[in-house]
Amino acid sequence: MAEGSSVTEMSASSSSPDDPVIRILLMGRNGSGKSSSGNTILRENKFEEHESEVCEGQTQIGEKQVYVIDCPDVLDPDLNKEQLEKMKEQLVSRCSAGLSSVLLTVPLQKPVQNEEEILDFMKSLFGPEVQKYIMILFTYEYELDQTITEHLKQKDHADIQRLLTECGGKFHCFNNRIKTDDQRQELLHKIEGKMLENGGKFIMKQIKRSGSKANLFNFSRESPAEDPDSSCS
Ligand SMILES: Nc1nc2c(ncn2[C@@H]2O[C@H](COP(=O)(O)OP(=O)(O)O)[C@@H](O)[C@H]2O)c(=O)[nH]1
Ligand SMILES: [Mg+2]
Repeated sequence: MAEGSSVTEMSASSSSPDDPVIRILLMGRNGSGKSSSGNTILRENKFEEHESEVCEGQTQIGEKQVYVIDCPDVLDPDLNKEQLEKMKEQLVSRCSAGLSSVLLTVPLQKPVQNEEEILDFMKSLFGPEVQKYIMILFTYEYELDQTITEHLKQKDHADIQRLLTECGGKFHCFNNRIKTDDQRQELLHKIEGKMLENGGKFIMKQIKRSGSKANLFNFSRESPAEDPDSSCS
């Protein structure tokens, strides 16, 4: 993490695995398909391209109330220190109600870039426990002329294989050009399976230190007010 940036320590505790509220955080490099994937989940064009703020949208899928948090590339070299700090504050605030899943968007057919660093950033901000909630969301699925398993097995995809191993082998594929219900339902199914394994959401208790300042944040599922109409504006 960049020198001088704040460090947040969080400990994970759990909510019920059959929680009716699903909260998904999208992370990834610029252009990897975070906003498009968020829109696929939400079934509307909520997130715009080149957004520089952390945004949130909400939808109902079956019995689940699904919240999606779209985070711009936290390692964008064009971000100055103040912008990065602001983004981290926004992230912590938006994620304070807990996370069912963190999706790292990775475009298929393109070489891995700063994904390892983004993973490090997340662990540094949220604590190592967040690892259990990370899943890769491959985008640009339809452009493959082979199955995803065949694609991943190829020798020249060692970088993706390594990244996938680091994420516990968990992944899902999206084709954001065709926003089908199937891919969204399957994703939800995988997230629910993971929540069952993990005993519920990733809920944080945090001590945030920024420079010499030390602020205590205590989050539990009951405390933060969820705003269904919250948006980017
Ligand atoms: N063909 C194709 N294009 C995609 C897919 N996902 C995203 N894109 C395009 O990739 C570009 C960057 O996507 P965006 O969601 O804005 O990326 P972000 O910067 O990570 O939020 C946009 O032009 C999208 O239309 C996909 O699954 N297939
Ligand atoms: Mg975006």
